[in-house]
Amino acid sequence: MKRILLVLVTLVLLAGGWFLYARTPSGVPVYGVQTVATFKHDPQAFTEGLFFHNGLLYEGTGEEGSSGIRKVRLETGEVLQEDQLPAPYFGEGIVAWKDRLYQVTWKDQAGFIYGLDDLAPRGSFSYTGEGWGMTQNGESIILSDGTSTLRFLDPETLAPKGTLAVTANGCPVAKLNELEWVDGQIYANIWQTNLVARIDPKTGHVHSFLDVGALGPKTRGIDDVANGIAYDAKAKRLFVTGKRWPELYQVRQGDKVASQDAQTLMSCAR
Ligand SMILES: [Ca+2]
Repeated sequence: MKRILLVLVTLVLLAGGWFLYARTPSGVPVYGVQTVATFKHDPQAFTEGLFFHNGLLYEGTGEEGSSGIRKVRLETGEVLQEDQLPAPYFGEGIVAWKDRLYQVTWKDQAGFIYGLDDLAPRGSFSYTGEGWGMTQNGESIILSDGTSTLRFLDPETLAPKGTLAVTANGCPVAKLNELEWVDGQIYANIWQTNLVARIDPKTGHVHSFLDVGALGPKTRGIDDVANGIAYDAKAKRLFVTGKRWPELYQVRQGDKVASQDAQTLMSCAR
């Protein structure tokens, strides 16, 4: 009888422990970054979109009157080809799909299509709400719009297919900005922070953050935030930069760090 009682008590304690463990916010780890290589970046470029394709960087820039898309040689920062987006459009995220490049705009609800090879205009599309960042996973275009919800679009028609609510420690992660699909995860800059959220595309849960606060110019304008993630999937190189940053960095995950931004976010205070 004593033995049965002992087993029962042990089971109750174990269950209670698991219940507490499951309910206690354990937080989401934050990692710093180590710089692997540093490249030149146009300090005039207000980076809103960035991806790496066939050995070249593609960058979308924002602000009315200086928005556009450009093809850049990574090694030198040289702009090889570009196309301007006339005012009043404010360029935002860009993404490649087959032989095309798509670009969204901030509040204009207008998207533009270009040839990936010549950056020549090929058409336009529309969507509701705002346009922030874009990437793709081989099946869908993924679009951020300043909220904590990512949209999935049909890559051929750009019609909405579904959404993904993004949370960290149970808290909505708003202001998701520039996006990148990296080995089956979604990376997202969080606007006005140094954080890059690493998101499970099935659950929307942020499983870890990168803190890129060690990168970029020490003195900078209030809008010159970290924004721009590109991934060279073949060589597994991760690149990050920011708005009007004179440098672009190849980085890898560093040690765990403390982040006030992440703490604020994970207490649902942001
Ligand atoms: Ca990107």
